[in-house]
Amino acid sequence: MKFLDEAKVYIRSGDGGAGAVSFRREKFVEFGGPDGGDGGRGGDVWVEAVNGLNTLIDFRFQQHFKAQTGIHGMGRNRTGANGGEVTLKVPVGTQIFEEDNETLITDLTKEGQRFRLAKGGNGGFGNSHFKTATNQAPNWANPGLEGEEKTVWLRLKLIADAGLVGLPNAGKSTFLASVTRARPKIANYPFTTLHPNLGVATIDGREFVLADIPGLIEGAHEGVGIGDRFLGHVERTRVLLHLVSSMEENVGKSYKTVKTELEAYGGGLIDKPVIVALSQIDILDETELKKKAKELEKASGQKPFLISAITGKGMTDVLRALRDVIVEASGTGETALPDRSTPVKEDSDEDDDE
Ligand SMILES: Nc1nc2c(ncn2[C@@H]2O[C@H](COP(=O)(O)OP(=O)(O)OP(=O)(O)O)[C@@H](O)[C@H]2O)c(=O)[nH]1
Ligand SMILES: [Mg+2]
Repeated sequence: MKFLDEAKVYIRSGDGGAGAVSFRREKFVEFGGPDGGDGGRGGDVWVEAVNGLNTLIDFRFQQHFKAQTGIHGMGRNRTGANGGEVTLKVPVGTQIFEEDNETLITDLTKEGQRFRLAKGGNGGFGNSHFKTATNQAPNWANPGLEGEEKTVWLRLKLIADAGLVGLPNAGKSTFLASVTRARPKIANYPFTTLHPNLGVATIDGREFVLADIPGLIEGAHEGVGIGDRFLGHVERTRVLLHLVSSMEENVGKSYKTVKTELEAYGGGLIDKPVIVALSQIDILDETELKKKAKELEKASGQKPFLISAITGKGMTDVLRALRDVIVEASGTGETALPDRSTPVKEDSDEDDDE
């Protein structure tokens, strides 16, 4: 699947149909008179969040969306039909911005949420509308109003409960693969992951959505590496899991590098609860493990979880910790799950707590 999280599209709502100028003229009918109908309304342009999409890739192939013009009014007081509308179908989590790519128009966070981006022009009045006592035969009608046209940006910010952050090779994708059914690419070179991946983790019969994003390196906020452009996808999570690899010489420094990038990004990331874990601990012996765990604790100010996605050590504990923060942060214990089409496990009876 190709991933695209930003797209620029041109939209135009339909013009209104023109009103008609028409007079009733019939043999043997004494009283005729104006009977031009009104034009139909132009079609609207809507945007709607739908399930089953997690990329804006469709908008790379189609960037113009035009609704139909209203049908003109006709004689015998017939009103024209309204123009057909068009609906842009986008993934849940898509935000729509004005052409400046800064002014937010709407944020579609729930499945089925709709928003009208451009209103179709009203149809013009036909001449029967203008008859008065003093002018019983108006020979004019209104043209329809023009539709609106504009360029908007679509920006997707995935909706997940927890986000994985860390340097390249920290084992983020391996973590995701070991606790969910997601199968991201894993390899021992930096920037294996080029776009975000989502998966559903289950712990003690509860599910939550976990997002894996490309690794961050020093200067990511200035565009170094893949940069921080995917951090938007963890902006809406309730908790971050910061993985620091046991393979790092200096785990304290590695931790701080990523923390600095999170700070530089802004977007409220630094205010999110963060759980810190030392990953890939299976490669360390007892003494090294103690030493690195201490270093990381000193740098982060919290006791890191010690985990190995390969052996499974510590994984349950860290999942529980994530779940606890998610449940607490949401109050209701509701997760991002209802909006995702993912395989449902057998314990689905307690999932409908929307
Ligand atoms: N021994 C051991 N190796 C691990 C563990 N987790 C991941 N690895 C290895 O570490 C390397 C990097 O793992 P990835 O999961 O691709 O790392 P990443 O953080 O997703 O890396 P990027 O996508 O490049 O940012 C791979 O070769 C993995 O097999 C672990 O728990 N133990
Ligand atoms: Mg990866």
